[in-house]
Amino acid sequence: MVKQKIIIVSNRLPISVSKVNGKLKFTNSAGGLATAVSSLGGNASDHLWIGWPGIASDDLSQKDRRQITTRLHRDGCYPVFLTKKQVKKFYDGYCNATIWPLFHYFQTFTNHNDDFWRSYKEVNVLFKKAVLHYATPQTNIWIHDYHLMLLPSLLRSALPKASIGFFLHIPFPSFELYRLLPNRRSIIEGLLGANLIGFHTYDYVRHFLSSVQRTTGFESERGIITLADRTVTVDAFPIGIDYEKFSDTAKSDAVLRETKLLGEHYKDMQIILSVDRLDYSKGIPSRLEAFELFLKRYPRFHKKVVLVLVAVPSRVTVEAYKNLRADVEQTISHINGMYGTVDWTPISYQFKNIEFEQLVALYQRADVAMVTPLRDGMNLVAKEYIASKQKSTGVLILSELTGAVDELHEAERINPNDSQGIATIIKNALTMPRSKQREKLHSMQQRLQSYSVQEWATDFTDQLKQSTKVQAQLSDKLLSTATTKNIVRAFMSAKRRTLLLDYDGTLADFVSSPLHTKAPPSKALLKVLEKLAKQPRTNVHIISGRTREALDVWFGHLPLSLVAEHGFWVKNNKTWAQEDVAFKKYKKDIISVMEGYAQRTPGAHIEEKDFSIVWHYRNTPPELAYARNASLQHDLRHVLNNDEIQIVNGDKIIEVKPQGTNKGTITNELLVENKSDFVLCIGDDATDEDMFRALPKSAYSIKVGLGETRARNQLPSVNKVLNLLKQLSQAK
Ligand code: ADQ
Repeated sequence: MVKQKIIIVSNRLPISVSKVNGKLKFTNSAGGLATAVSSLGGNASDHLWIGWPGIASDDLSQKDRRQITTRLHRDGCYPVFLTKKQVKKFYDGYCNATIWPLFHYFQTFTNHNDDFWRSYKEVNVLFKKAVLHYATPQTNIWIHDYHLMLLPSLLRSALPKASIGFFLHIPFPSFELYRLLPNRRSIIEGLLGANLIGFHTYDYVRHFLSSVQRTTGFESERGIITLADRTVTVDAFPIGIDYEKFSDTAKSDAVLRETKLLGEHYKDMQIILSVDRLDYSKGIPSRLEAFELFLKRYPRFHKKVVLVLVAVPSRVTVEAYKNLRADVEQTISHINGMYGTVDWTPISYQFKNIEFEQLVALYQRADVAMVTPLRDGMNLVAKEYIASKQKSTGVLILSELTGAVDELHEAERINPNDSQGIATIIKNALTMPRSKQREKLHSMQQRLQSYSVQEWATDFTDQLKQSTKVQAQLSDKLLSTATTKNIVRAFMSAKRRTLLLDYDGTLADFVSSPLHTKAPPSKALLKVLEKLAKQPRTNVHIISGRTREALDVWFGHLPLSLVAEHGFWVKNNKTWAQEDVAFKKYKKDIISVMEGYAQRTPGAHIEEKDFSIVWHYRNTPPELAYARNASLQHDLRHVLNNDEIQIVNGDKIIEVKPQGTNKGTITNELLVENKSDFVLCIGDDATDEDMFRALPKSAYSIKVGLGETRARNQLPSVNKVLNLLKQLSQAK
C-alpha cells in the first residue's frame, strides 16, 4: 500500500471520463479545487484523489473499468464507480433535488424521498470503502461538499485516530430551513465525525453551530464543539481563486487577440457580462427582468449596450433545470423581440462551456459584470472578473446573498429581488468615472491576491493538523486502561477508601425533566453502589445538588453517606444535619423574580429547595434561554444586592443559594472525618470543580466529559464511570 500524506475525497474527480463513439475519452476539469490541491506542495504521491469519474458503470465493460482505473492512477486519481440507478437517486436525487435546493433556500423545489436517502447512504458507504482501501490509520483525509456529508463519521468509526477535514462549498442554511430535512440528525452526526469542518463564511458557521445544538444538544464555545470523547473545530475559510492564473492569462497574447476580436464585434458598445452554470440559485430570470426594466427606463442606452449571457449546461436531467432553461430562453427571445432592431440585439446568449482564454477575454472586455445569485455559497465568477481586470477597468454588480460579498465590499451591492434597484445600479455602473472604477478594482485585487486558492488550501490543511493535535492532547487526559488498572490496584491495597461521587451527569445521564421521579438510578447502578459500599473499609458518598427527599427515595436503603443541595444537608447515621445558614428570608423575592420570567419562557421551570432556588432551562430554545438568562441574572442581582447570596451557572440551570457552602467545603470536612489513603472523586460540572480543588494531590479525580477541568483524568460517558465502579466493587 502506498503511504500518502493527504487523501482528497469529492464526488467528482478532476478528470472526467466519457464515451465517444464507443471509445473512452478523458478530459481535465481545471476547477478551483484541482488547482488548490496541486498547490498543497510535495509531489504527486503526497496526495491522492478519490471520486466518481462522471460515467455510469452500466455503460462500461470490465475492460473499460480496468482501462479507466489504470489511466486515472497515473494522475493520482482513484475511481468510485456508480451505477445509473445511483447516479439518478444519489446524485440527481438526494444531492441535487433535496440538499442543493434546501441549502439554497428553495424550499418549494426540495424533494423529500426515502429512496433518494437510501441511495445517499449507500453511496457514502461506497466512498468509505474506497477511502479505507488507500488510507492508513494516521492518514489526513479532506472530504469535499454536500454529496459526502455522512462520510466523516463512517470513516471515524473505522479510523478513530485519522485526521479528517470536511469543507462545504455551498451555504449552510439557517436552522429554520435545515430543520425541514427529515434526516437532519443523521447528516449532523455524519459531519461531526470530522476534526475540522470548514464553511465559506461566518454566517454559515453560525447556522451550523446552532443546528448542531438544536438537533443533538452539543454546545460549542469559540467554534469548538465538545462531544463526549472528542472535539470538533468549525471555522470559516472563504475559498479564493488562482489569482496569478487569471491575472497572467489576462495579459497573454491569446487573450489580447480575443479581446481585440470582441472589441471589433461590439464596436462602440458597452458590454454587460453574465456568466454562470444554468442553475436556479444563480438568479438568471430576475437578472433578465432587471435588464429589461433598465432598457425600458433608459432608452438612451439602446444600441449602446449588450448583455452577453453565458450559461453553462448543468444537471440537465433534473426537472427544475429543464424548466429553468425553457424559462430563460423564452425571456431572452421576448426581450430581444421587444427591444431589438435590425442592427442591434440586446442580449447575446450562449448555452455552452467556453474555453478558458475566451472566458478571460470576456472578463477583460466587459464594462460591467452582473453577478446576482439568489443564494451562492461563495461565487468564483465575481472574483475571477476582478482578477482579470489587468489592462482595463470595469464595475462589479454583486448580490448581497453571495458569500463573496463579505470580501468584495467595494462592489455595487444589490438585492437580487429588487429589479428597480438593479436597473438604477446598471445605469450608474455604465456611467461610473474610470478613476473610481480603478480605485475600487485595486483594493479588491489586493485582497484577492493575498488569499488565493493556494492560501485557502494551505490554511485549511494547517488548521486540520492543528485541530488533530489539540484533539490528541485532549485524549491524553482520557482515562487509559493502564491508569484504570492503577486505580483498581491502589483501591485494593488501601487501608481505608473514600469515594466522592456526584449524581446527575456522573452516575446517571441527564433527562429532560429535573423532577426526581423522572431521573431515578438504574438497577445496575444501585447494584454496583451497594456492592461497593459493602466492601470493607470503604465509604461511598453521593454528593449531589438534589434535595434530601430525592436522595432518600433513591439511596436511603443503601449503606451510603448522602450530601444534598451541594453540601447544605449531610446525612450520616440515618439523620440529616443542616448547615447553619439563613436563606429563608430571601426565598420569596427570588421566586417572585423567577416566576415573572417563567411565564414568558416556554420550557423553563423553577425548583425550590431548602437552600437554593433553581431556574431550569434545559427545554427552552437556546437563543431564548440565552436572552432570558442574562436579564434574569441582572434582575436577581438588583433585587438581592447583598453578599450572603450567590448566583451560580450550572448545566442548563441558574442556581441562587447562600454563599460559603459548596461541594468543596463539604469535601474538606469529609476528608478530615474519613482519613483515607485512597480517595476517588468523580463529577461532571462546574460545582464538581469545587470538589476537585479541595482534593489532596494523591487523590484520583475524574471528570465525565471533555472541557477544561482540574481533574487528573476524564471519562467520556456515564457508562464508562459505571464500568470503573463495577471493577472496584469486584476488587478483592
Ligand atoms: P458553482 O455553483 O459552480 O460552485 P461558482 O463559484 O461561480 O459557482 O463557480 C463556477 C465556475 O465555473 C467558475 O470557476 C467559472 O469560471 C466557471 N464557469 C462559469 N461559466 C463558465 C463557462 N461558460 N465556461 C467555462 N467555465 C465557466 C460551487 C458553489 C459556489 C462556490 C464554489 C467553490 O455553488 O458558491 O463558490 O462551489 O466553492
